[in-house]
Amino acid sequence: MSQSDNSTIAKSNQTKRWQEMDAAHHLHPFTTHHELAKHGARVITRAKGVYIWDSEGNRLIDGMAGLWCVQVGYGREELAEAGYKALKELPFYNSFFQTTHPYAAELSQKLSEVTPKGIDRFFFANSGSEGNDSAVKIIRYYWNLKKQPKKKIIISRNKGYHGVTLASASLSGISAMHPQADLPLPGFVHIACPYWYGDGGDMTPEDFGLKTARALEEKILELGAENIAAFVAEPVQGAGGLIIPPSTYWAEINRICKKYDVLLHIDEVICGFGRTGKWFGSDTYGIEPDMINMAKGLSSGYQPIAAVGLGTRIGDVLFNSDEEWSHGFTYSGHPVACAVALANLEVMQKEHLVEKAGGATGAYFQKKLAELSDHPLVGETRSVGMLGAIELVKDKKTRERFDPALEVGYRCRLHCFANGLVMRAIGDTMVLSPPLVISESEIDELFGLARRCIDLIARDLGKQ
Ligand code: PXG
Repeated sequence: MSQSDNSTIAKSNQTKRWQEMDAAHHLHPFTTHHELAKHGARVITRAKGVYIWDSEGNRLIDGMAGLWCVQVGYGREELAEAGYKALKELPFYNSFFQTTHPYAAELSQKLSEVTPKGIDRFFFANSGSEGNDSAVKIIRYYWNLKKQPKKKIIISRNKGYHGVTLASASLSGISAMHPQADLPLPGFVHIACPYWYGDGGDMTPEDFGLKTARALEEKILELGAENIAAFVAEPVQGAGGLIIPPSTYWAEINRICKKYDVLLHIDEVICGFGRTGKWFGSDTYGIEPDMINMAKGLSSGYQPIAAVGLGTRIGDVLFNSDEEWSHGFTYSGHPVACAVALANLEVMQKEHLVEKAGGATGAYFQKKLAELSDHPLVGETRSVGMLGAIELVKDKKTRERFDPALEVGYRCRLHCFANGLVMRAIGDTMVLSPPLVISESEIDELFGLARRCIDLIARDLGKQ
């Protein structure tokens, strides 16, 4: 997650002032700060539709929907109006001490309609990380209430990304995230993920899917089912490299969780709200979650809001407990965030954005992505709904990677920035997750730029 080199863009005095303030006082997420200070951050000043503009007036097509979240595109009046109205009517009230407000009540009701079957009670948080942290506490509490306090170990996967708070980072399986904070915490265990292109070797995707699903069963048997509380996973792994599971994977995971009485917590922070072509990744893959976490697309990123959705199995136990549940944030179910999320879901329904991602627009996006497979640098393209990945490799036949010191993905991303496209690099895997409102002509523009930038990196490497 390194920063881009903006040293080449011409800079106005205003841009320089912002960059200086920023370099002096702002700690950025996932950033090497002294490197960033050398050339200054790119300053994004406005956005509309699928485009963002920087302070130098450069326009970029946002192939990442912000950070996988702006489903309805930027600059939507409906969401701004809903936020403004709530700010005037009820800028804040909490949901502690037996109070609520119309926004939280209506949003919970709406979520019970669109979330996977059986998920019908919602706890609100302000970020995906807080949602997963809350989920870990709910999992522990559930087993305590069920008088099975030994069931505490949580299994998640390598390359999983679940956030950065202590528990969420412990769930995450991106190894660079652990040593700085002495993580994972005790009781968090990781298994292999179904990254067929990277790790599948000669196996068919289907066999590899079964093998990696059965890694869960092996771990449960190794540690004892009586000690395992839950399995936590994203339907499609996002920040770990857009890992799309083989078709055999999720049915096997459903089976294993049921067999060993292990709760299944599905992290829908990226996959939720149409991203995989249905409302939730669980719907796309037939996953049967006991609970889910959602954020990002819930408000299209317009307001910070997350929700943990509980199925009846967990919900009933929490609901019927006689003691007070000691958990909640000042801003749980913040009225402005709930109002904006509601307006966002209304736009998504009115404009059939989920159906578009699962239908014609998604199909067009996938077709244009697949056309890049003929490029000498592209080892594989893969996609589902409006998520796409491009593997840049040294050798297409053997899947041999470039030397990481060459920073091929990072340099490709710099070409993208310089040419008007935001495309994410995860190692040498280029990733796309555009706003769901993107049109076919904008998809053409996006892939025209993507090909140009892959050509540029190929030229740099002397491969063309
Ligand atoms: N779960 C998943 C699946 C996520 O993708 C989180 C939880 C944490 O959400 P918050 O709101 O606490 O950030 C995420 C977040 C990237 C990138 O560069 C991805 C995320 C966040 C920041 C950067 O791919 N995903």
